[in-house]
Amino acid sequence: MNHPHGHLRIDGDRLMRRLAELATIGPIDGGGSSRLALTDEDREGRDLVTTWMRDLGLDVRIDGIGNVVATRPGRIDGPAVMTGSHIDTVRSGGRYDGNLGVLAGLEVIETLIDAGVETEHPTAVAFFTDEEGARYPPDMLGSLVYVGGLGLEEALDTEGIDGSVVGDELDRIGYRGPHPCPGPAPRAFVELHIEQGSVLEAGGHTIGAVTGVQGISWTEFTITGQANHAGTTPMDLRHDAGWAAAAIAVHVRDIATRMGGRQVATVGRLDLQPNLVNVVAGTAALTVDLRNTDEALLTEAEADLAAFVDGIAEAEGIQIEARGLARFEPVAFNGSVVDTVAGTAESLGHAVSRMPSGAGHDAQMMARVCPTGMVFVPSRDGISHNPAEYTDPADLVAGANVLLHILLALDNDAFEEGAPEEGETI
Ligand code: HGY
Ligand code: MN
Ligand code: MN
Repeated sequence: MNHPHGHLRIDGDRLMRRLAELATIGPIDGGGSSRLALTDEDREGRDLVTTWMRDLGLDVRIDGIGNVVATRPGRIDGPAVMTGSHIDTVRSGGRYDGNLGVLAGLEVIETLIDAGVETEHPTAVAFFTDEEGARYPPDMLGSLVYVGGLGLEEALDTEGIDGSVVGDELDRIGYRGPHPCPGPAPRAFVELHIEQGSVLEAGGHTIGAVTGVQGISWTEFTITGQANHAGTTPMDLRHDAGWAAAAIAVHVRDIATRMGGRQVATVGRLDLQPNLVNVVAGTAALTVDLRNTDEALLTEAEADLAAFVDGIAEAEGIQIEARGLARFEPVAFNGSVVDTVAGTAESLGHAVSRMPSGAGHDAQMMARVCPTGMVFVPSRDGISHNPAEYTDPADLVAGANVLLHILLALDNDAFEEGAPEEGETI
């Protein structure tokens, strides 16, 4: 590294200790974590991480949606070079998704403090509320509010899959903060995250220089048919919500199979009522998650699904109501930040692959307000959203060291401002 602090390295043991300690909150079999947004487990995780932030003397600010930003001053005031991610998890979460980005950011700042390195600009590490969107859709809810993409009041009124409301739960866990939303735009934002796929591992690369994030479309379908006797109801007289839900799930897979390329499609939630062996389901609810790096193809997949659903409703004599839960277009990250990620990783001796992200991340929201990029490290067997999620400690430490030197580079270098070129593909 050809800059004055090129020799600096993070304390890998300290990072691994913190990851392990955070993983003891909301533990599930297999070594993973279950900390759905705004639950007691999320509060416990927030308490632990904010304690670590305050112990470092950072200025910890909590905003109206519960986002937490911890800042270390620089020589000059003004927008911070920011990193961060999330510490909420899905119900079947691993211990690295999101947590790595927050704890590596904390580790980078502690390394700078230990080394007495004063940065030009403030440095900050954040965790954003409800990145997963699994309890309260959409995903990246907190960072979307942080960048002004969703009004605070609308976000606070969001109802969860369990009937709870964001504002009430934020009050209950004591994390509705006083600081305003939208939050201050950083000088730049870089997020370290596990890849959650198998591209890096398959290619033998340690670091991913992420070029952008694919588009996301979440829809909840509520199906109303007629509960009836499984034995006495002739097939041509049924209004079977269960059959319709299953047909939609099969069609969702067909869409991805037919379109190929980067199109992915998932039915993650499926609920039949009354959910009994001898009753034709009267009602059903299911969710569909469609994603593609190409906006036009994602729109095509949505239209295909909508037409199929209309046809099923007509044929079975049922009502099907669609509710959009999330819709984000593909995002291309700032080219010079992506170059800084790749160049920094290469100068630290790592094999680097430029690649899009299949998963959604807070960085895709921060890209709306400042030059933004992401660093990936490999996921073993590409597994994530599963307690078996694993990344080799050497790769975790490598990612954190790359993050350290990227933040130092962004603190010093000028880089092109603003969002990527219009229509830039990821
Ligand atoms: O859904 C996602 O891609 C992310 O895990 N929130
Ligand atoms: Mn994540
Ligand atoms: Mn996730």
